[in-house]
Amino acid sequence: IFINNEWHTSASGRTFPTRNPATGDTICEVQEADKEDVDKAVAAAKAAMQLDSAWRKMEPPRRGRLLHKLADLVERDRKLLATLETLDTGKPFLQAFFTDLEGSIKTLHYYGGWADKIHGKSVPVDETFLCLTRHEPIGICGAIIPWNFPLLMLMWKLAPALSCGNTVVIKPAEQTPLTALHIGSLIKEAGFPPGVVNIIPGFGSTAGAAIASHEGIDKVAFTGSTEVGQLIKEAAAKSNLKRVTLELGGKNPCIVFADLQMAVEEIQKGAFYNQGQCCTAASRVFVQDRIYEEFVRRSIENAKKIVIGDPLDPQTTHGPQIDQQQFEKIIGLIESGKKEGAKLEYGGGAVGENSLFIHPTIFSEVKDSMRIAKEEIFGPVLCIFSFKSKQEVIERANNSQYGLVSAVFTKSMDRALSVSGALETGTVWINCYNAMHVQTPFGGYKMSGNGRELGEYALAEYSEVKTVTFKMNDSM
Ligand code: TXE
Repeated sequence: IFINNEWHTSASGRTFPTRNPATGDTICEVQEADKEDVDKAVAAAKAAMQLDSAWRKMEPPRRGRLLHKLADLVERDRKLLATLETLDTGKPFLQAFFTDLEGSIKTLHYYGGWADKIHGKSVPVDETFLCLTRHEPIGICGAIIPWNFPLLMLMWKLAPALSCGNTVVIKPAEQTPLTALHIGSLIKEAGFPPGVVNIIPGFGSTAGAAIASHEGIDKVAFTGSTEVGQLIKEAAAKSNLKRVTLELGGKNPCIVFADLQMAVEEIQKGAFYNQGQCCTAASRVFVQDRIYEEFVRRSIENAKKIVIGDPLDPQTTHGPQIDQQQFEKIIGLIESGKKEGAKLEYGGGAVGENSLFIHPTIFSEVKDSMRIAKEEIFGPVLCIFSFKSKQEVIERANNSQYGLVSAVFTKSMDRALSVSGALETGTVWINCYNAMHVQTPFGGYKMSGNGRELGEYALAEYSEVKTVTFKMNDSM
């Protein structure tokens, strides 16, 4: 447990194992934080936030330099961090190295650059007043992180929070605490004052719930399931009305009008990347009826290129699911698809026995009423639907409680513009998939979440706006 730039054992004396999902082996035991440890972390974060503290007095360019320094240390330890991420999550090493680590480093540099560019306005009112706005840190920010992109999701919260001058208390997911803990060492090495960043590994219903309901925490940022997102908002409302940003589930529609091969390849990356454990997973693929059969045939061909194996082997492109609970949820949904009459075209079950590996799976002839069409599977399952008209597909695409991302494949600029305008999602990709950039905001409509991460927009989620009004007594 990393509090005040020091390592602590848990107040309860309890530890928990973290496992390698590719082998089932325990990697190590980790200190298990609970409410008492959260209280300690909040006290440290509060002391670091006092008006006369080193952090509060630090000039903004220096805050930016600390973030750039942290980025350089992550770059220095890139192989180590990518290896830890692979051991703890089972994701293929090259994906950890090139996506998670690259994204983490870029996020730190991007928000390092913002630190001295966060400023308010002078607002004209009438001539007897001068009004200024100041963008100030919110205070102590809690961050609750999922297991699918443990380091990257941490950086999406840590970097803008620090850029705006807040202090943070971070809880990594219980399945994947290791990279977050290494970041603790780097925070100290980079030279952040004690208490600015505190990292408390532990479980959701204990340490996570203690963050959500803590009276001393001013904001909580969460990425995870929609159910837990609702609990967090409820806990925030019932405690101190802390600010809440939520990045939750998705059931993301892709609409294919044209450009078959490119659509097949992009959508498949979207569906199977990270073993399908992405909130952005391409999970509802609507293909126009005149190209539908060819799309299904090419999808099966393309899926054969996926290499299942040891995540540390650079040839591997597909690893295990994160844990037994997720494995069973996915297998249950695949079985429901078979029972409800979807046509299994490829895969359809576990790889071998007693493992957490699942074959990339393709269903065609999926109907909107089936469970696999409605529920977030969070596994390597591609569901293909057919449609006739633009109007029909827009209605079906929007017929979901979720609204995270969507994609459109078309050669017509007019169609791209009209369909992207009609889709109820926070991101629309045209002729591409998973095209994420640190400069652009990311977040959901409807039950996919509240607020936006990344880009300039995220700065607003980590600052309060204060209006300062001066009375002018010396008017002409
Ligand atoms: O998520 P949880 P789980 C979705 C996906 C997946 C499902 C369940 O569909 O199959 O959620 O996964 C912490 N108070 N996503 O059970 O429980 C928990 O410790 C405070 C989508 O792993 O939401 C962890 O740190 N915190 C997703 C984090 O919440 C609590 C990523 C996420 O865990 C808590 C992950 C509580 N009461 C799952 N209970 C995405 N949007 O990318 C748990 N946590």
